[in-house]
Amino acid sequence: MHRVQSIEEARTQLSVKGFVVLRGFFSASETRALRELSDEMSSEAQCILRSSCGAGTPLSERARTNKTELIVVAERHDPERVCRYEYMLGWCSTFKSWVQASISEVVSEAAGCDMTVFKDKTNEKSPGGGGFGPHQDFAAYMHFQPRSHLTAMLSVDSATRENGCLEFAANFNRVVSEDPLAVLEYVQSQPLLKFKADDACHGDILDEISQSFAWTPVESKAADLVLFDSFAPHRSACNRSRYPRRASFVTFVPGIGDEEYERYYAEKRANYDDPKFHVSTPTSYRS
Ligand SMILES: O=C(O)CCC(=O)C(=O)O
Repeated sequence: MHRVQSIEEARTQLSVKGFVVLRGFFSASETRALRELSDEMSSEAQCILRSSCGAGTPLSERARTNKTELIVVAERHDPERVCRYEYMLGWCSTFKSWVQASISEVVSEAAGCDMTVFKDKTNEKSPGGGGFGPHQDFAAYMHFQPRSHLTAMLSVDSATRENGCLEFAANFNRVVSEDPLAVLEYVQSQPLLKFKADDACHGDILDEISQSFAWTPVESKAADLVLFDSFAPHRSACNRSRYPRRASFVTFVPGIGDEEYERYYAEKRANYDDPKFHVSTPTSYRS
């Protein structure tokens, strides 16, 4: 497959570890195009945040009323700094074409069925920007219909230990088999772990479970494609470097067409403050 390894190998790694890194997957022209698109989207997100702060209009209201623009979320400790923006495919048709040309096929091959985009996001992680608590993405998606998801992470900027790269729980399956009480429920035979529901860490896996994980940092460069499923526990530290660490995430679900994407974003625009949209994310909207 695709310049790196066989699709069978990628599928095996996904089913055993919940994630796989396809090193050198993207060509130089693909990474250049991604960076240019990201620069454009980051600056648009910054404009939206600035104008929202200037006008005193909450970002939630902006998302609800401006249905075709990027959805922007500010950092918890700095309301003038972008933490994350979403609705990239909806806002930028060039990014949508880039996704279709560069990753849709490999995601469907890795999943073994046709996959369509469910949601997207870019985490800006500016210098000093917040880390993400240990979580499974399914905790954020469980209120929507799809039961399985495959996320493609795009390293717009190289992700390192210093700037807060993703960390995955390498021994996840062993911990679950040794501690059945860690599981809240099984979803199509995948374990959803118990997570915090009511406090400032909404979505974080309970400490006594996440502390038994062997966290493996996964550094990645712009040419690398990281795929992970929505049950793979992951986290990331805050950015201790002097430069931003942008990472984009495009989450796919089984199916074809844009319906799942439109449904997700209609719900998000209507209920921006709902904690399910801020799982383990360093924003002030965590309940
Ligand atoms: O961007 C990061 O460092 C972590 C991203 C993440 O886990 C998430 O957005 O759910």
